[in-house]
Amino acid sequence: MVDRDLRARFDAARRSASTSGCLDYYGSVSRFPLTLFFAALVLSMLLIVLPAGAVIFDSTGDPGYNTNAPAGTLAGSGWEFEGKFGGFLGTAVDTHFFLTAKHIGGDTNTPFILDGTNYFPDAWYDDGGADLRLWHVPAALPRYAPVYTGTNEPGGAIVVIGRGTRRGEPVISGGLTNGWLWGSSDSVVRWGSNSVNGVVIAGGFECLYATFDHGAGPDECHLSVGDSGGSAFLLADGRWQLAGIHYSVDGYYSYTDSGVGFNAAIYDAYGLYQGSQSNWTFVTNPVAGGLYSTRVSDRYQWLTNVIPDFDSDADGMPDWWEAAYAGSIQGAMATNDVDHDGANNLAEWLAGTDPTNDMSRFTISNVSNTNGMVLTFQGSSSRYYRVYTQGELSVSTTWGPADSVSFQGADGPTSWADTNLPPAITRYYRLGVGTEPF
Ligand SMILES: [Ca+2]
Ligand SMILES: [Ca+2]
Ligand SMILES: [Ca+2]
Repeated sequence: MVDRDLRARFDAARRSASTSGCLDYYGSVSRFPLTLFFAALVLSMLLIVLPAGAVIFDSTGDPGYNTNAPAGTLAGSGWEFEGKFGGFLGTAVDTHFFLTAKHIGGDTNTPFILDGTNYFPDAWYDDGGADLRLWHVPAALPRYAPVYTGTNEPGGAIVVIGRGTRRGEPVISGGLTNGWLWGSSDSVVRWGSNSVNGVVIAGGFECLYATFDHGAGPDECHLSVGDSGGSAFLLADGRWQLAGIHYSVDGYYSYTDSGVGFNAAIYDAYGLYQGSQSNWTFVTNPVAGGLYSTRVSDRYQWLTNVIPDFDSDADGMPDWWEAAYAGSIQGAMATNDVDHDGANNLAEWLAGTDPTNDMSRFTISNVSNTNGMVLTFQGSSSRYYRVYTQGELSVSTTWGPADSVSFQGADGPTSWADTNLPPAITRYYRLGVGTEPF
């Protein structure tokens, strides 16, 4: 038995290792994607009699812990952008795309479920440079996440969301608890917190690495199988932004220098063997296990290649458009009207007009009633339009849609004819525009 004082010394040493050089041991351990080792998981489960606790916590094995949207200072930290996708999660990153891990697979018969609504994807796009996959959904998603594009993840606070296993039985060596085995899978969405130790190369691409630190707070968490494709939201510039998609964790562990070992959420591997079958190393220093989440900021180019109108700050205006008119990809304020033409920046984007030119604004340019009533305006094939009408402005206050659906514009002068014109009556017209059918 090791006494508590020795334990305390180990904790102190481990804390110091975590803050200074926790990544030094990375090269000596094995990693594995969180979905590729079901056989090993089954082995672990056979050893577990009473699984107790998606995200595994240091503080509790309660499987009901953190299964609702985080509140308080953690409100708005990503939960609302997560949709279920098969047994995993995806994150809405555009009106028509969600992002998840490539290695979890998936198909177009599997819906992305957000707010209880099924969104069936019709295509997917793999990132050749990392474990990411974008899925396209034809129907418009109700919201999408801001995506971190900076490079200051190290040291930052993250909220981690996943659907991995419950916490299992404790792992104990030399009378001391090292952590917990992966428990049973319940596919429940849970969130926890952590902080980014640093950026490491894992699987050949950049990952955010975060260690499972004992005593770091009630929400401190690790990941397990099933958490793949879930997300890490980083608090940066006063806002929670998508920064990582879960890829892998440290492992395996073993009590001896033989056998296949086991998976576990380990906050201190001291006294265990770490590695893999026929390649075990006895851990003689305090070492916390960690999680690897694909660094999304490093894949920005790929994101914008797949999604030309990618909107990283989720304010409705694409990065390229903000860069073109405001000097940087997040430079435009939606509510500003810099050219003072009465339309704010967001309205100018939606209408396809120039936000820096007051002569460029959305308006009906011509009304002709020589051959029935025909409205003409400067249109775009990337926009949808819909005409609304009403009779005497002084009598009615309700604008009714003239058509049951919006229509796509032409690139240039676009006309709309009123085919339901009552004789000899005053009629007022209003034109709506948007980037989506409405
Ligand atoms: Ca934007
Ligand atoms: Ca304007
Ligand atoms: Ca303008």
